[in-house]
Amino acid sequence: MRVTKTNNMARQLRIATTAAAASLLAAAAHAAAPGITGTSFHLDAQAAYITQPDGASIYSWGYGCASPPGGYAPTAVAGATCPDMQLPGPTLIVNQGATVTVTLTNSLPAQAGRTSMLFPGFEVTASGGVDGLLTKEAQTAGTVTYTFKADSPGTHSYYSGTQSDLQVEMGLYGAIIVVPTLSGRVATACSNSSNDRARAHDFGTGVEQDFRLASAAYDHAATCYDREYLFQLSEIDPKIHLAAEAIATCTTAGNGGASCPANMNSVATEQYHPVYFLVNGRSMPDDMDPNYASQYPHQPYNGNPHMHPGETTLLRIIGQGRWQHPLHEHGNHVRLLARDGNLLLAPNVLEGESEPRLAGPLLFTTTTTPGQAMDGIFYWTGRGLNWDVFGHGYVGDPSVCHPDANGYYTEDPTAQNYYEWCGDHNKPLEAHPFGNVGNGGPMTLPDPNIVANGAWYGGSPYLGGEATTRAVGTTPIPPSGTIANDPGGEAGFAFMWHSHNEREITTNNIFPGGMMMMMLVDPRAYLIDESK
Ligand SMILES: [Cu+2]
Repeated sequence: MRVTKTNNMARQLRIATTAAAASLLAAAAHAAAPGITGTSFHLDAQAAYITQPDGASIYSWGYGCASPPGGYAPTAVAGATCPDMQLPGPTLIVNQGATVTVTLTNSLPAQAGRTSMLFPGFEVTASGGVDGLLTKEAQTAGTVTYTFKADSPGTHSYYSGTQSDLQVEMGLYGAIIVVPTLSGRVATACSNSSNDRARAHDFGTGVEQDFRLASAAYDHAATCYDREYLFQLSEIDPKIHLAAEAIATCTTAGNGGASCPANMNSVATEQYHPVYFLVNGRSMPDDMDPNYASQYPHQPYNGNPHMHPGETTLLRIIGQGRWQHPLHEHGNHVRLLARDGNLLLAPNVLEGESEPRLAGPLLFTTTTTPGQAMDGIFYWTGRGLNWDVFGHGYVGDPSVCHPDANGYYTEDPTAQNYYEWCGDHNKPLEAHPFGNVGNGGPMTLPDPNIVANGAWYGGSPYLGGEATTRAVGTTPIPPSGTIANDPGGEAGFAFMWHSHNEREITTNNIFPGGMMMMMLVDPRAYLIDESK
């Protein structure tokens, strides 16, 4: 009876907080690595205003679709669009081996002069346009066509090759994902992964949709993955954008009768003082709103990773700005797979094995380098926390945690404690289900009448469908129930993924903001829907 009562209270509290906070934080928005598909892309470089969470509207340049793309991927992502200008530019999702054609039209203001696109790592043939320093360039209202073979799988960047100190800063950059051609051996190995089985029976409550572009990042059996997210890190110095805007909108009358600058050469790109730090063109908390959210018509991509325990998550990370950004993924290290589409492999094949082993380093921070792309694998299991996060002794059979060869419980993909670290099973033994050390729980929770939980603190040391009801302390108000983490629907563990240059987790010098996301580990009881 007590449980029912507190549940009702929790629901009332939740309604109150949700109504107040709905416009600030969207609880149901998840990520994915969305983009446009095909072999022939018609892009337009043009100006538009992007927005930042401090209310700033920033004059920027970006790539958009000059005509509708061949398609969108992953197809399950809702509301996909390709606006006439977006920042970052459309993510081009192509198949390995395809001949890709990108036709670029220069619709930038005339004072911006020429523009172009570089596709580093690919052998590009350019036609049309005029000769530039690095490639053929499109003159104002003109076009240029780039053709290359997508022979290198993985994550790549593209960006302007013309006056790039200004044009890249203004937003002319984007990503290419080359979906690998998989050998039968790798495809079989990846489709039989335990997590594929888990997805098909997610906690026995339903079938989770597959949001992957492929089942492996590369044609290597150790690169299978379960989810993927693309993060493009960049920064904005508004002084540069204001100077460019002043020239683009200049009129002789407004300029006191003096003639307006004919080009952007007077825009100073040094000293460089960025104050906006972006993940996929948005700052925290905007990056947690859905992909293609209507309030960001020129910033369609979000950054809001979710995963279940034990899932291998492919991180595609690109440094798109001028600075390095030490992206720190809390919860575990990242195993680097590849840089710029080059899989990092051991030099030799070990005896009895069919392919060289992966040789990428384990990284505490995945520090971006301007223009460089990397692929890495992240997973979270709760190993080493020293308590039983699943609280498996409370529901189900307390005796079941048979470790596999790696020490995890992977016997039954439909079990709620799937991928539990068996070394912590039933630790500590709980005499009572309350999160209270005196009662045998792993920690004493703060009294919710005295301490307000933060937006990202669920208040429960447990991960699971009953995390809320189990974490009730001595005060009969459930400590769980945050505005961003509805315990009735989710009850995950939140980990901050952010730049470790701490100034970069501000928006115009106000914390929190900037280059920050909250990664949520969701219990198996909760189906992750990346379609929003
Ligand atoms: Cu950190």
